[in-house]
Amino acid sequence: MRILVADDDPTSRLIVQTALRGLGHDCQTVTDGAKAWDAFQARLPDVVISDWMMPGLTGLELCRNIRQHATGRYVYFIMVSAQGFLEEILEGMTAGADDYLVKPLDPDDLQARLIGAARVTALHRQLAQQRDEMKALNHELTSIARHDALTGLGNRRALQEDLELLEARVTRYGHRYCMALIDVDHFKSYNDAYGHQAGDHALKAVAAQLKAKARSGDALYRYGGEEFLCIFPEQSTERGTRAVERMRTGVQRLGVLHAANPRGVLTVSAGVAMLHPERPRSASAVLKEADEALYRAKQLGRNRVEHVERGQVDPGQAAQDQPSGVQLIDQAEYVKPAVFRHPA
Ligand code: GH3
Ligand code: MG
Ligand code: MG
Repeated sequence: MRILVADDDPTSRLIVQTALRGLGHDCQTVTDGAKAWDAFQARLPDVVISDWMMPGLTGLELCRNIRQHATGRYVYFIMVSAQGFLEEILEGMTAGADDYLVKPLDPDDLQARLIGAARVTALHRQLAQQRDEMKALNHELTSIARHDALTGLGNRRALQEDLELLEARVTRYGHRYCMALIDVDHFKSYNDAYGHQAGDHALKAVAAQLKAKARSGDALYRYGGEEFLCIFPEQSTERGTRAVERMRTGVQRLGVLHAANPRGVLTVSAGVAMLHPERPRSASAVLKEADEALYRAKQLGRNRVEHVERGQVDPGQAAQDQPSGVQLIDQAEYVKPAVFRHPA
């Protein structure tokens, strides 16, 4: 163990130092409390053996300092007191000391205390390691809970959480977001022709392509079975639509064979809508609008991107546009279940 010994009495220092080195410990000695505090911060020892009465800082002050100083690892503190000063020992233990030794020091006694110190510090190290592992595991679990297993994109849960944040950012800070619903064309017939497993591969490829075409600040989610949602922060409808166009052509250029699609390859259609401070409303209202634009893209022949033109929105809609909290996405799904079916 790495042990710091603080004692202004040269005889005591020598006894401890000789015993510790004999036991194979890495020992550093200092002659007063202030130097002990400096040495402690510089080297972070496993164990501190400190005299009670020293110039600079007393052993008690040193102990308190060490306990207040968060290092992330446990330091075992042994207080050394002159014989007959039991109150000192009690005060020292109350201040955070783990154990005590009484002068004149006895090397066997010291060895016995260090066995306990080694056990306690090892236990603390093990606990710290387990805590770190738990933290990493929690982090991983949180990530799994927010990601779709097939595509690795954000899942519905992540989307729901993020949309609530976006709504707040629009109303409080004036941020704007362009949102695009992207749906794979004729995907049912792709599954029918090539099998569900091939369908899964195709969905993965489409998701990877969308991701490749997205910029670092854009957020992508798997919205439903073969439907994706991309959020472009601080983009106008025009720029957002151009970005979705890049995604659409990117998917087409993948060249995933799809005989039942008139283009001969897998394609996507998309609908774009805006969430912005000039027209504060719920994200679900925006998604509904994007869904309407997507519906139009499908009707106009698929493999295209549509957006709701300014002023085209029904003013009577405003009453339904209020932020609605947790039901955001279900409302969006409810829009046209007959046209855009999502798997359960
Ligand atoms: P449209 O061009 O109008 O969007 O037609 P579509 O066939 O893509 O739309 P529809 O909603 O009729 O069918 C969607 C299909 O997507 C049906 C479903 O089996 C398939 N699908 C949804 N999720 C998955 C999935 O995780 N894996 C596979 N392989 N297929 C899926
Ligand atoms: Mg589809
Ligand atoms: Mg669909």
